Amino acid sequence: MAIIQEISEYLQKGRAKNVKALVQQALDEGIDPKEILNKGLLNGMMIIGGKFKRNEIFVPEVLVAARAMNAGITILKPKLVEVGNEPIGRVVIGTVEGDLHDIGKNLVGMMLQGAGFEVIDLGVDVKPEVFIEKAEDENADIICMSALLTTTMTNMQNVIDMLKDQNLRNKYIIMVGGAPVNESFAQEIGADYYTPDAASAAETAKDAVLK
Ligand code: B1M
Repeated sequence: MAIIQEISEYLQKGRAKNVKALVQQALDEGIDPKEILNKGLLNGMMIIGGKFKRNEIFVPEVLVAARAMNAGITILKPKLVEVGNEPIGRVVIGTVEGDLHDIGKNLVGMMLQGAGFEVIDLGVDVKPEVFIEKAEDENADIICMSALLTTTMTNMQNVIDMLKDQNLRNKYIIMVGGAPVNESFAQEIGADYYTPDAASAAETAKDAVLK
């Protein structure tokens, strides 16, 4: 579909305004929001990721592409998120300390909202004590942590260790994810669940609280 391809291409060029307009146009044309997300926005960001890895582009280009991605997601959000009246649970979510990547975390937050959770987004570069303070203040059921760097994923462990030190570990369901994270790492650090993408994170969270 031409418009989906255009969304991917404008995202790669970092043209946030065009991405926004095209995402709106695609929605108006009745294209499935998930297709716009997966084949347009995420496809564009995957291509950017490959170029970044091969040193064909650098941080500024990636940053503008990420802004365009977030602009597109903002338009899609109301379509992907249909919130019911009573939340099925409360989630605090953030990207771990030292890590500024927020696109995946934002998607997970959106899907959780769509699944009926109240989502408290702590943002990026979240210190372990902030995850815990906010989870306590907000009476959360789940703590969700995202990491995109091999150097920051280890900070997930700090949150779990701090919870254990404060005898709070069993009070919360801990979910982790992000590109470098996998099942065995999640088990190693003592998290409850690892999920590879935003949709499965929402499903798993729902199963976990309704269990
Ligand atoms: Co960065 N970066 N980056 N970057 N960046 C990566 C992650 C990298 C793999 C690129 C590469 O070299 N190929 C590499 C990491 C290498 C490594 O650690 N092994 C990297 C690097 C090195 C860096 C810097 C160090 C670069 C530098 O400064 N020299 C720097 C670090 C800054 C910091 O965080 N301290 C940096 C900076 C940046 C930008 C700021 C320019 C920008 C981020 C902008 C933003 O987020 N607002 C950026 C971007 C955009 C990327 C890539 C290109 C794309 C990431 C992304 O948004 N993907 C990335 C390359 C790549 O991933 N291929 C890269 C789309 C997003 C939807 O996917 O976040 O994986 P993702 O989320 C997925 C799943 O992982 C999952 O759900 C989502 C899909 O549904 N998921 C969860 C995520 N969190 C979850 C939580 C869950 C469950 C599932 O449960 C709680």
